Amino acid sequence: MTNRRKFIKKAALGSVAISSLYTHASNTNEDVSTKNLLKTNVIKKPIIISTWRHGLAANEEAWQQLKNKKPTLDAIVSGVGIPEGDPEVRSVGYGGLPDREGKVTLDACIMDYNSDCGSVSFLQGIKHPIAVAKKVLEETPHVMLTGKGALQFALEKGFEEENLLTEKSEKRWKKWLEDSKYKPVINIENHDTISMLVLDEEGNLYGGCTTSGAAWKMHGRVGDSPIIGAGLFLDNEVGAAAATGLGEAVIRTAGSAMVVELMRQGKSPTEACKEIVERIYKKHLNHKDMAYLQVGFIAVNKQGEHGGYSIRPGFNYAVYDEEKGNRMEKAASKIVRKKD
Ligand code: SD4
Repeated sequence: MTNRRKFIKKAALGSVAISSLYTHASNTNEDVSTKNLLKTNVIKKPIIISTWRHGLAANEEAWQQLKNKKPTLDAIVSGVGIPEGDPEVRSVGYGGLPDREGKVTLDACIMDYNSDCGSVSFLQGIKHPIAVAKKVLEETPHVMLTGKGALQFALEKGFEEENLLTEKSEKRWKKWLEDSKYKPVINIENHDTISMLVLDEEGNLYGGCTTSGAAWKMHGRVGDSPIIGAGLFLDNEVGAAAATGLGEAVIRTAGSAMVVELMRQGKSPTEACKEIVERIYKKHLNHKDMAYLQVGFIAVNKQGEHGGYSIRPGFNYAVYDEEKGNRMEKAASKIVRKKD
């Protein structure tokens, strides 16, 4: 037996011993929290929710995949793959607005009900970063690969390298270069990062998130979207949450993880999103980022209830369920328009 095989055998024996020691303790914890959380027997599933209007096409694709009995992670990859591949969507994948150096750099992550996750950040030249994130989840011992290493991994897995800067996005960048003022461009009322959350037929939660990030960012900047706990988080006992908006603000506050924790404490998805948005708003009152601060969250719980909330008005998200089909839902906001 080689040393490596001996090591693996020893480690496996070790884990059997450890898991038998801990079985009782972890089962007890699970029973308590699950009992508290399942307040109703009526569970609306499956349900898919996705940020912004481009979520409609993403939901449609993911829903078809689920109905065709495809694995839920594949449904997410195909669903958010629609805006990733669409050159008219300027904030995700191909056609995304570049950084200050004219480079399109992408962030994405994906997570399943086992808390397994995969993520890529600062990835260039690959149209579907979410698909690479899924490979990180499934085929590596790690959670996140970044930059050149992420690209190297993608190429090894057969992804094709291509130019993601479209003519239209290059034109916008050249225009920006004329005075090169660094002001993050965060879409307040349009569409931006796509985050998708799914409660599937089995009652299991999954999520994915993909973006080209803030336009004109510094080369090398990574936002919240590939960071588990910030741009996306789920706990299969509780619910799932995802963010859009100024990534720095979401990272500073561990946004999506906090939304899930509030749902654990009994808040509805909307209440949980609202409380964290208000916390972020308060923490930034005297902050340089306040002038353009926009953050929005979406969330879904184990019962299939959904919600969203944002700092500024204009945030909406797409919801697909059996009862009402695929439609847009308007999220309430902390700041309201005078006429609202
Ligand atoms: C980022 N959160 O990179 C992303 C971008 C985004 O609305 O969602 N903007 O900061």
